[in-house]
Amino acid sequence: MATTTAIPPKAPKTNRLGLQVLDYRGGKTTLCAGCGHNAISERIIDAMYEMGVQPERIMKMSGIGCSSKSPAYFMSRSHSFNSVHGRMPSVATGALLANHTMQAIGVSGDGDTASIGMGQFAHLMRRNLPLIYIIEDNGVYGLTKGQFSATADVGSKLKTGVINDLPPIDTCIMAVELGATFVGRSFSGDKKQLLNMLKAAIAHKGTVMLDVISPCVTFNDHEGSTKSYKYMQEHEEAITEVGFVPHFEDIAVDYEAGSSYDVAMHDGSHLRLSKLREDYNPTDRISAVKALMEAHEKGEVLTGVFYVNTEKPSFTEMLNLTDEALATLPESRVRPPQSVLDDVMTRHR
Ligand SMILES: Cc1ncc(C[n+]2csc(CCOP(=O)(O)OP(=O)(O)O)c2C)c(N)n1
Ligand code: SF4
Ligand SMILES: [Mg+2]
Repeated sequence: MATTTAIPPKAPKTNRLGLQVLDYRGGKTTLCAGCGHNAISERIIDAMYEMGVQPERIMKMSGIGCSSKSPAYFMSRSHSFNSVHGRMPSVATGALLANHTMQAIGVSGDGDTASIGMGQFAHLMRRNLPLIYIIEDNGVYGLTKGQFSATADVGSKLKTGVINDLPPIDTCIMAVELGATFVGRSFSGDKKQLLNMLKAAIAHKGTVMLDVISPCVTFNDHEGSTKSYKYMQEHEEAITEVGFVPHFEDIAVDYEAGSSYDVAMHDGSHLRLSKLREDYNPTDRISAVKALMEAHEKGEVLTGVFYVNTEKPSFTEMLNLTDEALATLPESRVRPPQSVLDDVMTRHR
């Protein structure tokens, strides 16, 4: 008599923590179908899963805008704070100082960052706070119905026919100049490049600034927009091919001969940039700014990792904080006794 053997159900795929990709998902998106911001949330989920990050160790910070709503759509198990328009940097700074043992990811918009939040953005970059700061850049204020933002290019056209005649702010040039230690630009539709950049960002200890062009399908995805899917597909120029090998994977598997630049990250991971442009060195700030300015002159949207510095201490390292998070210390260890206060008052009289 023939016997049948039942095929055991396939075990779900898990990462090095034994978690499934489902453990990194968030709520159902309420953004428009096809919005670039949704694709960025998907890549954040993939990157956190593949890097084996414990979701409970992540704080998600944001400002206000469609982009700033998106932390609700990834990593529900993490901590989250939706702050005020343009004020995420100061809230994130406070949260990280209270608990520097957490890892922080901040999601902002081009309006949130480059107009009302510009002052806070500048000081965040110069402090090198250990935070992954993502600008979901669509060139418009999506949430308030599509007015131009400060990253819109001269000559770009709104759906209504209005033409922008003010020059754009390049947040990558600013970030490099101000002191961020990992600066790149990608496109929400470029799955492989964005995923590798996010994985390298997770391994970095300092301010990561990623400007991700993210078309607004409702207000800015038409002929005349320079932040549309069509424009990006025709004008995206990758400076380097971005590869990333986490420290827990066998490095030999991913390496082949060729012209490439290898940056060892803080945790022993490797960011590998295959050179598409001759002599591009991502550790040289001046080359980064020059490459970005040249691209503007040519009307190209340059993507890739422009600058990495793994030597500069982060803000929390500079402050020489206790190993334990300040938020977890008892009052007796965070509040100076009366005698110390009296001494300070006497000495500085
Ligand atoms: C202090 C303050 N000023 C203005 C607003 C109105 N407002 C809400 S979202 C927004 C712009 C959002 O644009 P952006 O950051 O580019 O996000 P997007 O919606 O395009 O993703 C503005 C001006 C506000 N909520 N709070
Ligand atoms: S209005 Fe634009 S930015 Fe906002 S959710 Fe819709 S497509 Fe995205
Ligand atoms: Mg915007």
